[in-house]
Amino acid sequence: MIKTPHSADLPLPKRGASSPEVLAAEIMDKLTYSIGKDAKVATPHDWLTATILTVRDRIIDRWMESTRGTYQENGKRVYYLSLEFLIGRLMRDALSNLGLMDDVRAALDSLSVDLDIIAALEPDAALGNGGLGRLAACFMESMATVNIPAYGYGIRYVHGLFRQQMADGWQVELPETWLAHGNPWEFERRESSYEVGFGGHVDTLLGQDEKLRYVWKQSERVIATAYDTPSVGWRGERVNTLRLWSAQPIDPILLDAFNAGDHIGALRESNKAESLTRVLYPADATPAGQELRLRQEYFFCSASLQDILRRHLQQGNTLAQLPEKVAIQLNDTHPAVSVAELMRLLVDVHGVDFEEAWEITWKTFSYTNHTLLPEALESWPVPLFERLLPRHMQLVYEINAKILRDARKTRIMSDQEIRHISLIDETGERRVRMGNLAFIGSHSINGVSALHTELMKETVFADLHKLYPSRINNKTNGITPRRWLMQCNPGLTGLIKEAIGDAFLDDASKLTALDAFADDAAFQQKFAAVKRANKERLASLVASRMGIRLDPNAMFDIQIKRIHEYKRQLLNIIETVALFDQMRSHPERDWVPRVKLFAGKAAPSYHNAKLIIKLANDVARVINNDPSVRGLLKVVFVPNYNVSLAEVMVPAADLSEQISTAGMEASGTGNMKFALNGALTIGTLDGANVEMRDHVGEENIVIFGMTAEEVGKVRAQGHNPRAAIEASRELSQALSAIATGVFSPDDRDRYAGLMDGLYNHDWFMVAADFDAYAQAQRDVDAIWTDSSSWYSKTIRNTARMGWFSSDRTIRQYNSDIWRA
Ligand code: B1H
Repeated sequence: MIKTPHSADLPLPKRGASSPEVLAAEIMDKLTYSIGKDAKVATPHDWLTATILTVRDRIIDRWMESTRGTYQENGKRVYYLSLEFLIGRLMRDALSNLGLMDDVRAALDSLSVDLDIIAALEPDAALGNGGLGRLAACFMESMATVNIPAYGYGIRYVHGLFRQQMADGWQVELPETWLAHGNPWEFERRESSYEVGFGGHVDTLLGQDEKLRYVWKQSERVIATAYDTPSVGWRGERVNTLRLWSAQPIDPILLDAFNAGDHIGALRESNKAESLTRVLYPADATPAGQELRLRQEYFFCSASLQDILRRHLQQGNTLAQLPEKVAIQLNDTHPAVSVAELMRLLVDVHGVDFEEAWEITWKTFSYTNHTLLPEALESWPVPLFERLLPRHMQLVYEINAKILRDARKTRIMSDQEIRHISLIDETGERRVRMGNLAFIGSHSINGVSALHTELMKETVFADLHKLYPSRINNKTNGITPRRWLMQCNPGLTGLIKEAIGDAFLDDASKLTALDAFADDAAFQQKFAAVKRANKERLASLVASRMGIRLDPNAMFDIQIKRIHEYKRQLLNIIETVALFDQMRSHPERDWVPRVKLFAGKAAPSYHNAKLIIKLANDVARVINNDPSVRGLLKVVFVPNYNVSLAEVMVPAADLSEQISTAGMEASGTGNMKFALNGALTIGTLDGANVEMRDHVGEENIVIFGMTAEEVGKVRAQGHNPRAAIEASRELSQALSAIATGVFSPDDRDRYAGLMDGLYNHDWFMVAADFDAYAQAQRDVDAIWTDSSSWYSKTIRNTARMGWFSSDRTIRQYNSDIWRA
């Protein structure tokens, strides 16, 4: 018989001190005994794996300590449920957080291996689309840093976000294969697996206690298997777990069918199960209507909740104690079906009364909203929801009946308001509103910037806010300064340390001490030298990937983010065309040399976004081949934007473009990364830009354009873009050049429709904001020309951006929402 020692009985083993000699010996050991390779024939990839395994051992030591500590305390745990974690590479992050960077570099040197070369071979874990997924990754790191016992839950997609290739300037999507060489960071946990069912019907039974019991007879079932990745906080103080679920069939193969010769049919069920977690949905503004998406959502929610309840009960807690011991944060509505699933588990599986179960549920959940775009608010057709999740459909109706009944009783809600808060949208095809479900099922609903939170109260959730006036609160987003300053910009980090010491490494708000150096000429020079080195690094990346030469003396003006009409890459491109015109017409003026850099992916089905990428490439080709602007203007669209590319582009930016239509970007987080790394921002009063202006000071940021309120008014009144366009000579010339095929001689009408949209409705206020934007760009030029003024502003940006650390954000979540 095998006895299983109770945890905490046995002492934890531990790796010894980490000198370069010890590390080198361990790396050799891993190469030999874990990978089975002789150093003579080891590939760079083998060295990478051996190094990761060596670092991983150190992480495991801390991981086990953290886990034991949490178990012994039996305190409150935080669960962050997210369909996306946009992690990027992990090795540098782990080395830097464990303080092992120099020793591992030295160890590898002694083995004649270059750390930078092997680090670049690590694939990005791109299990997310953009800001929402990257925020989840920053939060994981900050939760470990501020010592919160937290678990991330998500899906282990076999294929992360597609790889973007350019074919004649058009985006082409290729599958991404981050797991091709295996993933040394993860641990498969076969023992942590759960069944997740779909379809079928619900039976009703009368229990011995005369109460009705509902039994969901599922028609399909799959197994969810856990894969754990350790998440290391700063200085390795705490290591939390990111648990990603993979779908497996219950029967790997139908042997009867196989033996009867049906080799494909024998694997059909198995393939179907595995396809559930095969690919990440590339977000469109419109939620994927596909059944598979709802299946993915339910799959990971059900597995996560079963896991959470198991852990909770295993600790000896009661279900009534759930809100005391468990906080579950829903990252947007993607995991909102959790509300119904927890109700099902409590009522059907654990026999809790409906009313009590409901109280446990809403006290346990909290929900973060990330967008007001109406087309991005998830809802599912009732017939689909009912077919896939019949028991959940019943529960949604029951919850809805209760909520609407209670709402009527308050006597403050009109019939129309009651219709708006209903979980079922009855206008047209009946649909389940996931935003309302997440809201009603949570005790806290937060927006991600001050402006966004106010707009939430006034728009999407106005009626729910009236009914529950204390639930909506703000948690302005943040970024982890470890990845987005220390790792991506060691030059600047070193310079800051030299100037103000290293307290800012543990507390980003201490960066304010740098303010004293903003007007110091010698410091400005060093700051400029760091920026220049970062620009050279980007220039060499662009040269080697694209064969385009960039002059690091020019202003690097960068817009990188998902391609979306509301983010207005088009405004930037049109202004570039206008500037190109001006430079050619007025060669006698003192133009500031600029490099306009773009990068970003478009959702595969988003026609206009893909056309905007093509336009950027068409404009780049014409401008880069025009001798009259040589040395003055270059345009580059860098393919395949991802976290690793951002880590090179962000530190190299002089100017950061944050120019969304006011009221449409919930927060933005790229804006924070650039400013922290000493770029000036040109931006609208949108999302977190508003708070950035408050922190860095309005003289240190270039704000232009309509406010959210003005946009709302103009949209309500209906505006006449044609008149605005005709009133602006620069704009009308640029638009007509694009519309008539100056940049697309091979297909002159390519952009006619895109330009017509601006003339006819201009929903995103591109024409309306053009003049203000062009003027703001000339203001930027003027600041650039006075280099001491430029650096005094950009240094102040770095100094004052510490508040936007995700450590601050997480502390606020914890003190106001989780209380762990
Ligand atoms: C954000 C999304 C999003 N908001 C649907 N909403 C998706 C919506 O796959 N889908 O269907 C995926 C993602 N992403 C972003 O969240 C906001 O646009 C940013 O402004 C914000 O900074 C970020 C983090 O809060």
